Amino acid sequence: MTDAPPPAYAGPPRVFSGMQPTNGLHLGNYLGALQKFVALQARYECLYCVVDLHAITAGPDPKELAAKSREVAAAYLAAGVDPKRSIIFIQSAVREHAELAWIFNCIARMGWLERMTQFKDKAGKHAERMSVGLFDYPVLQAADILLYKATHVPVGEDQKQHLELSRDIAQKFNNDYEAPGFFPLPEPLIQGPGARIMSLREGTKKMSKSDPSDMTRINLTDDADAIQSKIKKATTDPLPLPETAEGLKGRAEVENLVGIYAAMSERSVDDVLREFGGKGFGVFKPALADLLAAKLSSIAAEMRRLNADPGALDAILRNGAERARAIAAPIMAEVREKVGFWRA
Ligand code: AQP
Repeated sequence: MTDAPPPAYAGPPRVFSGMQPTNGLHLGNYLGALQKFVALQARYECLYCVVDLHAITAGPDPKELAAKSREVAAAYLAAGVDPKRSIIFIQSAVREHAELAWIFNCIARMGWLERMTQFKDKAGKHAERMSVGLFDYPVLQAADILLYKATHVPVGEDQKQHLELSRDIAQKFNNDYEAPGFFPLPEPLIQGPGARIMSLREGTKKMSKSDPSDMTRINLTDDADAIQSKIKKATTDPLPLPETAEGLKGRAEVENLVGIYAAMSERSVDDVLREFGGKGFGVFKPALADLLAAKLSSIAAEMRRLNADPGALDAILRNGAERARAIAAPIMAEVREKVGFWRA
């Protein structure tokens, strides 16, 4: 006789994702995550968070943090997240994130966190000088997701390992507290042509907010001139574009630019190469810059409009925090009971 498998999570599907208000958002954030945020609203109940608790792991300026948080929220709205349909809020406004993270700290094992490549990349040779928060970042991320029993998490490829850790934490909590199926094992939603956008200067490094050179990324707020100049100076090689996707192998920078064109125009790479194969970068780069400028200019304009009215933005964020708390509070009450905390 075999043991029956533990019951699976039976709650409703729900999407959670977040972005850090460290620097302004870039094209990688847009194609890897934000574009998916918008598309998923039609099928799921979605919570989109500005993760300011995560941002302080890198110690940003307290005078700027609230403004940067508003700016990321404005980017969500400008890209098409609908605040009536989806919940948009700031992480620190819902205190249960920190509370659940502490409980998960007592579930996660040191060895699990020591394997996280993002910490190794960010810390480099100076791990001992990094904040404990940066090391613990993926545990807080697990708390963010599971506080709402989210089942699906749209993220870029770089977050895959963190999502696996969230699943391990959920599984271990369910086992340790004899609560089979209590937390779902969240699924990453990574697929898509924009899952990994690389630096414009180095095709093996991801496009990143924290890269010291602004020339490595397209910011969502860049104007047409900035986009033209960054694409013109993007690293390529002297060969023309290949006729098929196969021909992109070993040409990481070219593959990245063609991938960006495909993702922005919602076409396949082969389709883009049918148009540009055999042509030089003197033709392709201006076409890419025009496409980016056309698509991003409406987002930038809407962000400027929203940032000019912080009162209206704050009202949306207050409402989002209330709705998020209403989901989180009963889940957290159950967690406290399972853990065995005293209750008056
Ligand atoms: N280059 C990228 N390509 C595709 N997706 C990406 N994301 C980030 N960079 C790329 C996705 O954007 C979301 C935002 O994540 P975050 O704000 O937590 O920042 P991050 O993942 O640490 O990456 P950033 O934006 O480059 O910031 P820094 O430089 O601070 O590390 C996530 O879904 C991420 O996958």
